[in-house]
Amino acid sequence: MSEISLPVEPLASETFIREAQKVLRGNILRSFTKPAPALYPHQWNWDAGFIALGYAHFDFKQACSELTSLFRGQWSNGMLPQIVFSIQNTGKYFPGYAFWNTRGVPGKPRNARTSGITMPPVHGFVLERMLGAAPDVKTYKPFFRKMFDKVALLHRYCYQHRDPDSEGLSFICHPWESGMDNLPLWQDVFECFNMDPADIPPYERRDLEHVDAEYRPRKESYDRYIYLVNLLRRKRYQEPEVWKDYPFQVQEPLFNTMLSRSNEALIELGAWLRRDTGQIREWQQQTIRALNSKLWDTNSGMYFAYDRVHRKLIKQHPASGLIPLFCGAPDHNQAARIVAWLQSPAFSGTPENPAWLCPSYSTQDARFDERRYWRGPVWININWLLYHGLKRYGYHVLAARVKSDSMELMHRYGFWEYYHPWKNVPKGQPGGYGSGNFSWTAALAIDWMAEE
Ligand code: 9WN
Repeated sequence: MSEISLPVEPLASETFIREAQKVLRGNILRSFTKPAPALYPHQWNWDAGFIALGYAHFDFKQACSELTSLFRGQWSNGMLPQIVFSIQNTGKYFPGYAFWNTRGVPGKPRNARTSGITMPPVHGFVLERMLGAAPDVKTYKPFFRKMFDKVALLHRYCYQHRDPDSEGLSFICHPWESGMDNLPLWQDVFECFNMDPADIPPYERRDLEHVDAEYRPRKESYDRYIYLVNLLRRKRYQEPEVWKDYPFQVQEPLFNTMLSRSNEALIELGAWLRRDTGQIREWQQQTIRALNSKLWDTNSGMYFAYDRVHRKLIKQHPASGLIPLFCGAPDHNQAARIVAWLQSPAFSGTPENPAWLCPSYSTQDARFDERRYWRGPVWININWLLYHGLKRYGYHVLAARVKSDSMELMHRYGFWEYYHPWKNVPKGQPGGYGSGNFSWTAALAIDWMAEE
């Protein structure tokens, strides 16, 4: 039988992958990759996880280096900092190491400059996915063993220090810990406590040197961010004392989904590494149960965040309320209701005004803002999580749309931090926002392309 000669992989996708790799390489700073060339000149926690997923397909050593470098910042109680600062870029980002004032804090590693809060624990499932892409599993087994212990320690921190009522839900203490800093959600919490202006130390933002103020958080939000950091640093980040009278403690669906999906991954990895995972299994059961009993709202058909200080569900509709699909928490009826949200005008727009999947916040809400970060624009990491969540429940067509919308955005505009959510971008407005050459956008594009 004569062979039919099929066209080789279209050059366009090869070029696209090369461009994405170039973005990552361009952002390397010694052992790790910055999230963005100028706006974020240090190492960030969940960014490092997504970035490692990209490298895993073409430079496995660098993928390992991302995680090794990040975990150098891990505190002795397991807390994995939101930022590990690079001495080289001192003064280029606010708030920097000096402002966090973590130097000499008991438990912080002496040889790492870190912030004093954490971020969504993505590292367990990142490791699991890296294992699937490892060129030589045997060579890298010691790496996985070492990382397993560090990630397990991080999870212990989440359950021991951030779950005081042993509910199975870890709370976040700052919008920066959510990774979705500017969601309108946090305003509902902010409004519940008084802030003495004298408790906001003077500060100077650096982000606005790189990005239009229209696309970044407003001053009122920054004042709150800084106020909260000030409360933490005053008490030298010492837990549990620091939580006494601390006003921002939110149990949030995306954070706990990352924890749960990473538990699941650790259980798998633990079997391979012959580690005891009994405790992790217990945590996992508790978290799945609590996501459904406490954060699921039957009337709305969505997961909400819970403000544990002011004892209320925050009934707003960010895309993070759809993310528990990723850890398998919803049953099939719940999943169908989440999918209905995704297909509703809130996230899909209307025939006259269609949206790219998936806006970060309901387009139907008065607080929706198509250009301001986390208040409407599309983020590639959120889409990647949604894609895998939809696939998990068999919604393959919708998953494929989330992926193709993401690809289309990257092809049209490049590797931006976030994108305009409307397909018909109003005249004169750009399609990509925040920082260009954004690392996790490029990394997740590579991961997606590797599936084909
Ligand atoms: C504060 C680095 C980080 C991301 C966050 C994103 C943004 C920082 C900022 O950038 O937050 O952590 O200065 O705005 O919201 O998700 O990890 O890319």
